[in-house]
Amino acid sequence: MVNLGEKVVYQIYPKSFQDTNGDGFGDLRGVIEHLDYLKELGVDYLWLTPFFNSPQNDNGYDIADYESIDPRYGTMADFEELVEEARKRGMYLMLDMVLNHTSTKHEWFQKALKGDPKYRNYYIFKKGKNGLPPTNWVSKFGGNAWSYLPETDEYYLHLFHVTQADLNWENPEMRQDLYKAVNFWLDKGVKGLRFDVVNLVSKPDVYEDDLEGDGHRFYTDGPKIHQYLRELHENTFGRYDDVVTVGEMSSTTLENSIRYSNPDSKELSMIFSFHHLKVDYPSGNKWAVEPFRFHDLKNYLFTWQEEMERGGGWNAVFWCNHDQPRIVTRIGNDQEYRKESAKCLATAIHGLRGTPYIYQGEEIGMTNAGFTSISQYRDIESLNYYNILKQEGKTEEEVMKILQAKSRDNARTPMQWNDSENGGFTEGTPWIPVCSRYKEINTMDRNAEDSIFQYYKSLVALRKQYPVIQSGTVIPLLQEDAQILAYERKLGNEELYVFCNFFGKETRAAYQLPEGCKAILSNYKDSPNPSDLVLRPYEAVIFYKKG
Ligand SMILES: [Ca+2]
Repeated sequence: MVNLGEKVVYQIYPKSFQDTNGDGFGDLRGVIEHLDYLKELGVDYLWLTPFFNSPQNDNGYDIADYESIDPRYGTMADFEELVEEARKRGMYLMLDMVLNHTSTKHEWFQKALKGDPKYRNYYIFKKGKNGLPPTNWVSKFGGNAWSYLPETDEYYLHLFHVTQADLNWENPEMRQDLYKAVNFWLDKGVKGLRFDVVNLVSKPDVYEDDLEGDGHRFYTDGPKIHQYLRELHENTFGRYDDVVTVGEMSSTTLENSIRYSNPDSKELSMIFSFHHLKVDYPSGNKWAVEPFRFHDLKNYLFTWQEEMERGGGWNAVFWCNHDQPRIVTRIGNDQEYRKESAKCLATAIHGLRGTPYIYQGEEIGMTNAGFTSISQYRDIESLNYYNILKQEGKTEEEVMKILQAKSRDNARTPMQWNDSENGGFTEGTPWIPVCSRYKEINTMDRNAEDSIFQYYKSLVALRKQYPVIQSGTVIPLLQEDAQILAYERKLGNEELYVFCNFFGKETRAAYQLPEGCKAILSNYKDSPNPSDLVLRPYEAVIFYKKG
């Protein structure tokens, strides 16, 4: 069994990581080029977002063939070389499996459209009622979740884009074909799997209108979800003792998350939940700008920390991914305290119980894109909301301000390797503009003693060194404090204390540390005094005591 508590995952968005052939798109050879950089950071798994054959209507999450590579990213030989070169450096690939739906260009869906009875049963086709779709469910990308096919006078279900048809998990033959696809990659030496929106695959027995909402309560953590995950486990990665899995859980509950990730259930190694990142959505609305709610953030983080521990579950812990704006801009201060706040946020996450995830560029404090024109945006969701917000009567300036804070493209600008044109990402024209701050923020200063990169490297190394970080119990501290996020970790005679000032104003922690604590990491040159904990702007410190 893998000791999940000592592992760290690094997420790569290959399209924006490194282009090696000048076409402006990142590729697998670009990942190979930077394996030494990743090794230097000390991470264990490299999660790559999908690079499979795809029409790219949803950035590769619309897969047309599970067992092939989109030529834009390279070849199977490139992939095999990547696995091997990573392995030589003690790192393993984590692939992104999208098993809730396929692209409508997938051979299975194309055969279904032609009336092949076998493949019709791979998807969810239903008759409409009274000239309306089968149910009133809303697609996650807007509009009704069913699309009409005049040829057969039927609808097919797509919880996401119209070109992403939901698979029928009720069909055991279909499930076997998905297992085959998963095993195809495991056979190639892949040691990690990330399952996209996997808690949505079990649909209800009866399809009915949702009179209270958008329908998601009928298929989120659906009726047979645990059975399906156990079966997936048994037929694929469960046959290995060294494969790590993580499920992306949309709007899930604690109770289900414990079951998904408790080893006794034989489902997944860990889960992503997102409640702690919705703390800057006023009344649940992503498309409005408001400061984050610090107490909500602490409550969500620590409720999940404590309850998952109590139930024997395991969290993926993270701030950033390809769908989230950059955390140093979002919650930190990307101007005068960029370094301090990036390190402070990193400390808060990397001391927690769980497996930390670092998203490309986070380790150098990359900021939001700062785009000033709609022509710079690429993300379909951002472009849709640009129109929606304009229709609501907002001015161009107001809409741009919202996109600057909220767009997923903030995470998708090219990796900033150096201060040459396009940050060293490509010699061609990048598919999306590079952030204008690339001359100031890039990997070239990573060996400087006070670099954000060195700080992340230290956090990863501490996790490997200290069992209390890997598996200690979590005790939240100073829950009511208006500026400080703090917690204790405890394992046997080891104690670890983490203090993070989340704001740009000095404050004193009303906490008496036990005698004998020594600082093992801090983000200022000199650590605070353990007997009088005055924390400077965005100051973070970890104390340790043994015996
Ligand atoms: Ca390329």
